[in-house]
Amino acid sequence: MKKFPDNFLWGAATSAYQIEGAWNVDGRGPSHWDTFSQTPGNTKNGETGNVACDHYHRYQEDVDIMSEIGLKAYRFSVSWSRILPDGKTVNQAGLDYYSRLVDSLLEKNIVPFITLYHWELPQTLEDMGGWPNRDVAKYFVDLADVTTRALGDKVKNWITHNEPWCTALLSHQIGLHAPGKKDWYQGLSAAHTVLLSHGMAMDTLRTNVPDGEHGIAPNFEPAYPLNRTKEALDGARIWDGYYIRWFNDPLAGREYPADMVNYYTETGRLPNGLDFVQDGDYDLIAAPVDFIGINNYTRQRMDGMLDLDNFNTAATPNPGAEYTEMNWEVYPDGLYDLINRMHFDYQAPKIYITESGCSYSDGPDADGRVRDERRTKYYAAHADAVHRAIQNGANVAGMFMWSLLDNFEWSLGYSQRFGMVYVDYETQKRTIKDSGYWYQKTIAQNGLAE
Ligand code: IFM
Repeated sequence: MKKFPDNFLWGAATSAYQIEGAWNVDGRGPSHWDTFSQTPGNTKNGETGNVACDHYHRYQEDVDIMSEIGLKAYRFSVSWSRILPDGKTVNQAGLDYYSRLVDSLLEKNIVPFITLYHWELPQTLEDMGGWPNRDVAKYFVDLADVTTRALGDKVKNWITHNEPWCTALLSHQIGLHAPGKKDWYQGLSAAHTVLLSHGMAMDTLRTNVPDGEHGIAPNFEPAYPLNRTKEALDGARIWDGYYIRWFNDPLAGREYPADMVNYYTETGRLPNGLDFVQDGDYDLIAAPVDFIGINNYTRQRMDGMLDLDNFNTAATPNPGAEYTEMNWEVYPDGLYDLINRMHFDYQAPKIYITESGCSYSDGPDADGRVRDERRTKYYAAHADAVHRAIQNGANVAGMFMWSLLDNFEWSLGYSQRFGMVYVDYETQKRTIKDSGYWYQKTIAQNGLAE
């Protein structure tokens, strides 16, 4: 059996808006995702996170399920507008809720990992211009300060941002996520504020939780050229610059990648170059982290130059391969390659796989059991990729499957099921899927189950 290092943290991940519901309860203010999802036309079937998995009221049941599966760690995010409804004023009831959740986790010996930002900006801050406005970074530091002061004695693992590419470009350049803008300048200046806010908050995390470990969880889709033409090689390089290097290079102290700055400038996407970068920003962004999180689901194949303005045409399909219901190719070697890259090229001090998972809609059979064999295979193959990378020398300390529960998949509403636990949204009944039981066995033996 392939054994993992002692103390390897087997976990699962969620985010607040995707599971909590209770969108207007106990003083929570509106976030820009409330506004976006409640505006007709933005999400599949007009679905919202208003109720989602009702985790706000059912967190104890969910923690019991985590404990039954045997999770060693649980990664969740806080809803900014539950803690600071207008971005400025503290809502004690919001902090108390997270404190109760953390206590339940600790009671079951589950290590909490908190993500400060998983895509919900208080609407008041969106009204100030949102992430493209660099002042938002200061408000983010307030969130980090208030939250770590309240929970830092009990929670020792903090993640500033989930998937900055999504916060910035998916939301401001492609327009599929809140606030739904389609503007390159807004997207890249949002990216800058996000990175800046990460670096500024690292200082706060270190001050308030000096005995903790702190990092960030970018998303990664590695690109592979399929031939030796200049177009395919450039296509892969530009995808990589757009998606991976634009975020990870400045985090690693390398500033924005010069080839991409030229590309954006020459193609009119940044007509005035990097005018949003101020003196000292790069030093702030490159604040040392204790770990890098890797969120990875799939890869991109490039057989020619890609069109960054037409996002959906980026990848070349792979006819023989397996695809999930998100239409994402299953490619575990991509995760293996990424870990090596973060370990060797970027010299990440420590790595967590902060998200890995797949969407398949399998539901309960007549006997109530959820036989989601494809998810089990996905988990096993990706955990195996992690195992290989560890053998190769990478310091991977844990892996979080996305997701614990089926949940609200943003603009795709409830149409995609990523959970190892099935959620019946009518009744809120939870059922551990076969993949959850596979995970239970794997965790118990700290090695891949058959
Ligand atoms: O559901 C999302 C999550 O919020 C962030 N990472 C990818 C997941 C699947 O799309």
